[in-house]
Amino acid sequence: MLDGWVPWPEPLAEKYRAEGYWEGRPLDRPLRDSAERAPGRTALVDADGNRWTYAELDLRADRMAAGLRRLGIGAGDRVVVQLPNTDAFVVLFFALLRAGAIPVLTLPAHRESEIVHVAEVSGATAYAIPDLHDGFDHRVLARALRKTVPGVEHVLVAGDAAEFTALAGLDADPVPLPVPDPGDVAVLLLSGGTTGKPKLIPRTHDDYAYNVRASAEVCGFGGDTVYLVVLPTAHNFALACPGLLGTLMAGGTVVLAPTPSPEDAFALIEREKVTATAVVPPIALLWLDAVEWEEADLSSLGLLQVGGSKLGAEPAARVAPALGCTLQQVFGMAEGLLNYTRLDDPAELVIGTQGRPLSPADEVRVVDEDDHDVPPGESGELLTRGPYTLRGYYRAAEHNARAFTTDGYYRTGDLVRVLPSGHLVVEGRAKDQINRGGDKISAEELENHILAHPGVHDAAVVGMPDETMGERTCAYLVARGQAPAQRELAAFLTERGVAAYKLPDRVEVVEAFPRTSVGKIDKKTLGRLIAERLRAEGSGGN
Ligand code: OOB
Repeated sequence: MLDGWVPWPEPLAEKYRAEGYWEGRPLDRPLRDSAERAPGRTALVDADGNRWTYAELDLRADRMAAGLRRLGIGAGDRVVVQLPNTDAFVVLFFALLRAGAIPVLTLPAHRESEIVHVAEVSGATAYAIPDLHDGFDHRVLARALRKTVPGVEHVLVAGDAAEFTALAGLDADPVPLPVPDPGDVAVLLLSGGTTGKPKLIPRTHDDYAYNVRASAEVCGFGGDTVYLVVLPTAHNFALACPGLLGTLMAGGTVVLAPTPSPEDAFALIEREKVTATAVVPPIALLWLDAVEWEEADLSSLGLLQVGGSKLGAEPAARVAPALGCTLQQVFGMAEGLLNYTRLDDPAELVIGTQGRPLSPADEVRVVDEDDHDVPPGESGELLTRGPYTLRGYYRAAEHNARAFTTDGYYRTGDLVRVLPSGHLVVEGRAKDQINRGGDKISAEELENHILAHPGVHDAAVVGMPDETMGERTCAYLVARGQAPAQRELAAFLTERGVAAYKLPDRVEVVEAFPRTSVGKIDKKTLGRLIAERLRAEGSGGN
């Protein structure tokens, strides 16, 4: 068993098993089941139109698992996976599970700063990458990683492997493999982060399989479902809510979009007769505009899931008439809890709320600053625990003491109110994070990077309102000599290996920061100042 993760207390685990939430089956099994039920059905289609049946996908995963074992990657080994939306991701994901290894899922946009940290914390022995993606050579990053984290023995490359191991070469006759304990960690997901460094989220076979199964049920996924992966496959939303895993579990077809652009996505929806997909609000807004000029036939699309950040009521109301499909709001988190509006909910709930908890076993509380429950209907911080919500981040005991209550509730940092129907309305945030159109940026992590600049004495990162993204990032700086302008700071952070989506959109230099009565930087005031300034400039702002 992997050490350094926090399991559910045994009586609770027993209850989740007894009540059928946890079925005691490894997370790779749904692919095998579907392959046995319908071997000739199409499981996977990529952007170029390459197609794989269930039998083919299942066999590819078996062969790669054997190849991984031959290379020495096996039970309990952690493998950092950074692959874009290609068949290589899908095959490797299942191959790792079958080899007993644990995929550590990172986004294609992550760079040296994030990857080095994740490889260190997870104790990874391998790193899987594309050769080139979006103009970036991941092999260069791999070389840097191997210098800093020598424990990473293998670099597995989709495409031209250079001096590394080609993923395509990991191919051997299937061998019998030990079956993992379903109570063990199956995958490590990356959290959006509220502290200096990103945290890893352990998800077990039992809990993640339930997450997928229950989501597929709520969304009505079945053999006829054709799901378009628009967000990165490594993101929990696109992977498991119900996403790619839910589609394969239901025996449907997964279609991989290379980018979320209306040109790419609409063409695939028309070509493959896509029935369902999931996007973040900025993409939904883009699509709502694009239907006015793009000619593609979207009539097959039955369900558009939108989540990751809050969708405004106005665009929410436009989805059904403009795209001719059902809208589903999804308020979820890689840590676990998922809230969905239901397919048969009345329009006012679908448009005006972020859904209700997926599982009857989800426990939610809404509390004030002293952890006391607020009166029903009032706003407070959402705490939650349940059969698919983590009990602690991986190897993060100190942080866990703050991020969880003593009785195991996860402090989401989200401010919500609960309607009598049980639906949640997200009202804001108590965590020091910027949600840039669904991409999460830890203010503290970014501030630490900015503080390394010689022209910066102090830094405070806040969100500023933005019509399309919901929020963008503003870095307030106190100069030491000459403070960097936005472009110089962005170049400096890029050089440090910070992912592009975390770069501040704007820099404001001040003499001193406003302080709270206890002397902390008053970020509320800074947020208000930048919002006022944007309004005065006549841009952004709502
Ligand atoms: C999803 O997961 P993460 O881990 O990237 O981010 C979780 C956080 C939540 O705590 C909340 O702050 C925010 O993202 N969020 C939303 C939201 N959905 C997520 N805030 C307002 N409205 C929404 N609909 O973002 C995620 C994971 C699974 C499914 C969907 C989204």
